Amino acid sequence: MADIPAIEKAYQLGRQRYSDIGVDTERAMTRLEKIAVSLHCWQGDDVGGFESSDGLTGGGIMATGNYPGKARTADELRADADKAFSLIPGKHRFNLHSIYAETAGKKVERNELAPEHFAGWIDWAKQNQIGLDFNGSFFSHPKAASGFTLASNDPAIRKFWIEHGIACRKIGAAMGKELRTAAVTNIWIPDGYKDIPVDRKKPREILKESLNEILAEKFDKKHLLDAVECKLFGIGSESYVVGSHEFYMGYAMENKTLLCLDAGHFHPTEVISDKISSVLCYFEEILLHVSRGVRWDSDHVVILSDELQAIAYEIVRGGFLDRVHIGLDFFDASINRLAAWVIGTRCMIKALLIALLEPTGELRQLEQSGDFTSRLAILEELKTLPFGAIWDYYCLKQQTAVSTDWIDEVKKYENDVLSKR
Ligand code: RNT
Ligand code: ZN
Repeated sequence: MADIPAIEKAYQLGRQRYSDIGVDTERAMTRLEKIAVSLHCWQGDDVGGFESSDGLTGGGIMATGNYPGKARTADELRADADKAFSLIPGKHRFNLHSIYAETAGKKVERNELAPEHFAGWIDWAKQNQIGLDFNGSFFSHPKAASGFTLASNDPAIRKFWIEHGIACRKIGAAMGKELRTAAVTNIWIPDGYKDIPVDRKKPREILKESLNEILAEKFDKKHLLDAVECKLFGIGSESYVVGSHEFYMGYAMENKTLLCLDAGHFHPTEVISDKISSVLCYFEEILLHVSRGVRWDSDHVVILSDELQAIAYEIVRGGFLDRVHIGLDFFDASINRLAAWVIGTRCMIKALLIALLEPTGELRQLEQSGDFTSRLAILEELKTLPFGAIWDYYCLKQQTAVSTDWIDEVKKYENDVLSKR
């Protein structure tokens, strides 16, 4: 268990160190506390959802691993999420997919989903005083088996998915209204070709039309914020993805939706940290899917990597905290699923804290005056300042587990709850 006097002592020393370089640690923590990260429900059950018992995924989304204890029902998923939230400092959000509907054992097609199928989730969110975000699920479905949904040239298939998109926006708006915080409702579709297509144009024209139909109805922005998510390639869509970056960048700009940047959806050496300040020259708000690409997989558990840190720096340095919706998107079935949530979210918050502890004003001045030597030297020295002491103290103040203490709690939960599933 954490040694509280030692943490407090370390904090006092750390606070002094930061104060010496002109950084107010209290201020950083006060700002951090207000940042809500949206935890993605799908880490809890490998993107399975509750539609059927086979839990098969499709559309190039694949969780690998068979760690025992995954959530099989909404109640189990909520219990796991409650546990994860208790081990993460601050107040956050929860991001649902339509396949997590609760239909009381009745088969409800995705184009017939309605807010009532999410009443259980909304009640839970109310009780926990958290906001919800939402996603249409255009994959893992017989009508997505061809690899095409909204860009399909089969009118019946396309109609089905358009209706699904429309239904999902209504659900998102209802969530936002009930919870008094806009639900960011995201559209990602897997549509694309494994091998080189002849016609790259037509599917994009069809997708544009489909999106227009989905987005035709206007909702109050206080309840619903629409987002569209691009991807470079997926498993089975290696050669061509209809919803590319350029496609959605243009679409979102023209139609005033949010643009979603997923950290794993670009070329391996291309980073979203560099895109944030570019797209925010044109967009009011954006959505991030913070993830970690590893070779051909776009969804490894988020760690405190250079790129995660760069993303956090960009958000904080740019003054973008109110314009960037930070969502997480990863799934790993090879480790304790709840631990994956806790690891990834704690890393995201840590990265934001480190960014908030930067003496950015001074660095900016050095840069403007052309003193790149000092810029580099200070940036490197900052890396070994005692941010860990501030982080531990922040966790303590937020009444959540400090340092590795949360691991024992997860193990206990695994033993008492997960192992019995
Ligand atoms: C897939 C996209 C998408 C999904 C989730 C489940 O490549 O990143 O966001 O991961 O919607
Ligand atoms: Zn994503």
